Amino acid sequence: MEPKSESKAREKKLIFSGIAPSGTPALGNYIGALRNWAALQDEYDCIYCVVDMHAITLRRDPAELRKKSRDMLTLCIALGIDPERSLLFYQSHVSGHAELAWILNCFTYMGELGRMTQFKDKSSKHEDNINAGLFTYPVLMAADILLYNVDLVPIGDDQRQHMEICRDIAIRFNNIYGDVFTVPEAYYGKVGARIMSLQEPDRKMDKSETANPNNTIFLLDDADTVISKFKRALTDSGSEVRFAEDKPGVSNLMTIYSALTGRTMPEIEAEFDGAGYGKFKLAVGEAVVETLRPIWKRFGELTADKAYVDGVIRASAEKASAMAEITLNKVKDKVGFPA
Ligand code: ATP
Ligand code: LTN
Repeated sequence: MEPKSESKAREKKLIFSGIAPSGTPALGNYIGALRNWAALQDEYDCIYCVVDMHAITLRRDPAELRKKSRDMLTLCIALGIDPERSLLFYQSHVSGHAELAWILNCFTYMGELGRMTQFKDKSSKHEDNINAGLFTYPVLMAADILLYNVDLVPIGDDQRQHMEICRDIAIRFNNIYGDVFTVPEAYYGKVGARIMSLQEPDRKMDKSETANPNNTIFLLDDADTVISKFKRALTDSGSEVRFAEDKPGVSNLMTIYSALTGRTMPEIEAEFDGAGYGKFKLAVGEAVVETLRPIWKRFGELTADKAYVDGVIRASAEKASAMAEITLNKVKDKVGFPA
C-alpha cells in the first residue's frame, strides 16, 4: 500500500482499526472485530495496528507486554490479515501517533472525556492508578484514525462513544483550519457486535479478564478448555433455546452460534427445539473449536517463522510512517509550527 499523495487518488476506500495487546484476544474480539478485519480486505485498503501505547494505561510487566504484542500481531496474520495487502504494525513504531495525539489533546475538552463510560468503568476498577493516559485514551485513538485519513473504522459496539469523540475532534479541527481530516465512519459487523461473558452475561466478554477465566474464551485456549468453558456457561432458568431479553445467557450463546454458523435465531431455535441446554452448549463449543482449529495451526507455523513476522512488522511500520508524515506535516503547518 502506497502513501496517498495529493496527486494520486486512492482507488479503494481506506480502513484503520486497532486492538490493544492487553491479553490474549478473546472470542468477543474475534466475532466483534477481528474477523471483520480479515473480511474487509477484499473491498478496502486496510491498516491494522496493535495499539501497545494504549495498553500501558494499566501497569504491565514489560516482558509480558512485549510477548502479548507479538502474539497479538502474529494471531492477526493467522486470522487472515494478509500482509501483502494490508499494513500490520505496532503503534509504538510509528511516532506520528503520539505526536498527533498531543496536538489533538489541545482540541479536546475535559468535559467530553469525562463522559466516556470506558474511562468511568476502568477508573473504578483501577482506583490506585487513574492516570492521565487513561483519561485521554480516546484522543490517542482519534490520532490513530485521523493520521491516515481513513473512511471507515471497524469496531465493536463498546467503542461507539470513542468513535463519536474522534469524529467531533475531526470536525472541530476542520472548522478551524479547513479540510484537514477525513471524518471517519464507524463500521459495525452484522452479528455479534457485543459478545457477553459466559458466566456473567450482563457484562461484555473481555480479553483482560483475570478474575474468572471461565468468563472468556481466549483464542489460544485448547479444544478441551473451550468445550469445558461452554459446558459450564451460565444459562437461564427453563430449558428452552430461545432468543429473549429474559434469557441473557442463552441469547449470548445463540449470538455466538449464529455468528459462526451463519444461522438465524429462528433456525437455531428450531434446531435445538426440545434438545435441552446441555446439547446446545456442546454444539456452540464445537462450532467455536471448528472455527479456531485452522487459526491455531497457522499461529504455530507463524510463531516458528520469526524472520517472516519481523519483516512484516518492519515493512508495514515504514509504509505507515510515510503515510502518517503527510498528515502530520499538514497539521503542524496548520497550527503554526515552523517548517
Ligand atoms: P480490554 O479487556 O483490554 O478492555 P477488550 O477485550 O475490550 O480489551 P479491545 O482491545 O478494547 O478489547 O477491543 C478490540 C476490538 O474488539 C474492538 O473493536 C472492540 O469493540 C471489540 N470487542 C471487544 N470486546 C468485544 C465483545 N465482547 N464483543 C464484541 N466485540 C468486542
Ligand atoms: N480503543 C480501541 C482500540 C483502538 C482502536 C484504535 C480501534 C485503539 N485505537 C483506532 C479502532 C481505531 C478498543 O477497541 N478498545
